[in-house]
Amino acid sequence: MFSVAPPAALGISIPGRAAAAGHVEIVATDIRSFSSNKHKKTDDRPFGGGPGMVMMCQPLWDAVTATEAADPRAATRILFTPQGRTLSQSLVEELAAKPRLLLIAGHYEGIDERVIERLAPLEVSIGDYVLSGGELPAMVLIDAVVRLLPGVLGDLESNQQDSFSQVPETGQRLLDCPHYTKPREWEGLSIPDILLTGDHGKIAAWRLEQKLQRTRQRRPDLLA
Ligand code: 4G0
Repeated sequence: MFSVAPPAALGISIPGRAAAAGHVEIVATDIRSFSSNKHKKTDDRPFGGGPGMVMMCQPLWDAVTATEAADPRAATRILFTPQGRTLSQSLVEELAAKPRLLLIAGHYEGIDERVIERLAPLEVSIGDYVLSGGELPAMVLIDAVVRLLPGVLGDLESNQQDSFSQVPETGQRLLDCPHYTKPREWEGLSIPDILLTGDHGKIAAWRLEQKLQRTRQRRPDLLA
């Protein structure tokens, strides 16, 4: 047995509810339990010298192959690294359609390149910054994927109108529009009159215009 408790953060909120309802199963494997070393060592000093440690090939290879063998469905292997393809909503959508994902969270400055070559994972980055390990990126991906699985979000929290979801009118990925709720007036601040007209066509057009305007102002790269 090599599975360990998944991070507690995945047991609450939307991912926790999704797991409890059977929409997703999350299994965590402890790479250390595959160490052939009596001190459960999984890393060693880099050839050529320099600071930091490098994750060894064998424990990672054995952990991945044993985890895969425990389930007949083909797994899409994903390694989190600052050198990877930047995660986007369209990549999240692609991954949410896969039957099974196997996420590899390296905990070291590096992983021996030979095992990366042999595992041939999809290398993914959650943004241009460095963390102490790949666990938080893995949790980010899990959250982003799980909320897209059928049945996970109810009608009241639908993902159709999220930032970065494809706008039906144009097919573009835009930022979201502003939202308002009660009270109608707060601290002398009112809300756009259009939202009180009950004219759903005009409201949809206003929201699309807001999305376009915001995207132009804040993220022109999304329109380019
Ligand atoms: C350096 C991902 C650091 C190399 C992982 C892993 C940030 C991200 C780490 C690796 C991370 C990100 C080669 C597996 C771990 N930090 N931006 N730290 N490799 O997604």
